[in-house]
Amino acid sequence: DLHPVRRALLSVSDKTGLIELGKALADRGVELLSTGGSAKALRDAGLMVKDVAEITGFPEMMDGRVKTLHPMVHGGLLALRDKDSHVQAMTDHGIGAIDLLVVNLYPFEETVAKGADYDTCIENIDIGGPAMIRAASKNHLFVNVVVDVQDYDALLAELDANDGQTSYGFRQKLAQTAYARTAAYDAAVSTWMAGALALEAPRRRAVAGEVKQTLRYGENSHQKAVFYTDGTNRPGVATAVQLQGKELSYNNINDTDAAYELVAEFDPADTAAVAIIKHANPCGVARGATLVDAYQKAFDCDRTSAFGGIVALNQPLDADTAAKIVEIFTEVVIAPGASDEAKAIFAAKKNLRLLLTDGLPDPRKPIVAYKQVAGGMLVQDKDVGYIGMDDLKVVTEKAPTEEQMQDLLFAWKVAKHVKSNAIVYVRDNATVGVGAGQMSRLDSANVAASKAQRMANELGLPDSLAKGSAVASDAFFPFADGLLEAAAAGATCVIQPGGSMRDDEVIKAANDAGLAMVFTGMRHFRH
Ligand code: 93A
Repeated sequence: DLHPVRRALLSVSDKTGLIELGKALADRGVELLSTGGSAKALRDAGLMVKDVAEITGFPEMMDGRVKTLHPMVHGGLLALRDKDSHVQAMTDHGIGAIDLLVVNLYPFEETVAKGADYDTCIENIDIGGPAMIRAASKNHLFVNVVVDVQDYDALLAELDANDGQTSYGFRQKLAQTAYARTAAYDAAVSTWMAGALALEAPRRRAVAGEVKQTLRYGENSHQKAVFYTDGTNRPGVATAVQLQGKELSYNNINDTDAAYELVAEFDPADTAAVAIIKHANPCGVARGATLVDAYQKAFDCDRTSAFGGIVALNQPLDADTAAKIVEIFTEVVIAPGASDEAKAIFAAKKNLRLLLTDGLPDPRKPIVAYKQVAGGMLVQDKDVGYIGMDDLKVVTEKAPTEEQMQDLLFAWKVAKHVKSNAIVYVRDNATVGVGAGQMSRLDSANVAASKAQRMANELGLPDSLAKGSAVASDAFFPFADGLLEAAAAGATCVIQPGGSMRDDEVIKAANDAGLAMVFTGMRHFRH
């Protein structure tokens, strides 16, 4: 079952090791055939090589789409050397046998991963390469096929061990590897195209990653949408396991992500924390001695908005918290695990989705964030900025007490996850008023204050929840008015970046109002 290798066809996109292989083959008396770029590389290295175009009598054409797709090539690969009619056909048509095929394919996967546009991805679907690989593999009784640079050495070793020949077992193994490669290649094309199809935009930008879910629709029912994983396998909504409940929607996924990213800011080893999200903004965030305590405090910030919300926990869901959560309608709960008891409690609520992950998202992990704009794309580092106690500068006559300092840092962490303009009131490790997405900082301060007042009314309390609170502003107060609004609502201390032209005015207003204020020197815009 040993067969000599006399003639080889080399056609590779990845030219690593090509010259060395070509030399080694030539040294062993093997005749070399090759395609355009590969032939040029071999020739430049001083090797004798014949162009496939010379054998087919056709030039490479149509941007290289047709170069090896020809009977002179495929006949040479597919002919059974021990069958008279095949040998006769070779003789009749002047087809020379090809004993060795070395091919690696157009880099389709890499092209998709780079985020290339649709047409570029299409152009990188190799047709002639897989056709030859499949032909040579089918005919492994006689033909050797190498599809991986890693296998060059093994091929040469086999030739040397067998006096320029290869064994059937060796060729069969090569064929199996080769079919695995073409199967994986076509699977990659199909997966990529599924994503493009689902979006019903045949010439849309290709997205890197695997399609996780074709969504029923996007943000609205007339928008198509797809959910991709990015291949990093990082803990988060894209890698979470869903235990129960119906399929997640686009908005569910977006909100769940916002909730989990926020609650992950709190180290589970330090404290239990809960975030409740609506429309990607927190309607309640709290820390507690226990998870259920944190949930109750987060819920009490804005009970109205929490209805139908998304709940994220920084510790595994326990039975107490599960029992509390099911008291109202909640869309999604995400946590780094859950006890059996907690799962049993949720099981009774068929529509409630429970998502579990192996850990929390890493809020400090530097990744790239994209935003599409008309005719282009904005790319930036994700906001992984972190402010600790040592980064703060006290700018008022009064310095915050230790307790106030805790609440200020808590408010700051939350404000980072609130759409700008963000104003967040916090008391005793829980938000008591969140103002999000207003076009003026004063309005955000107002919205947050009125929520704190409304919730106090609902709970039958004499004072606004914001009384004695710490307030965070995601960017500086350009004027004193926003700060005074916060003071009027009951805030007694302030955390903000500072850096306004009118800082002096704002600091003076804070002093006059008896507030303690710290500057972070860092802004957390989020739009
Ligand atoms: O465009 S193709 O699908 N049409 C072909 O006939 C063909 N034959 C070989 N691509 C084809 N190839 C591929 O070209 C090979 O699989 C290899 O990846 C590449 C090598 O081209 P060159 O030697 O010109 O760099």
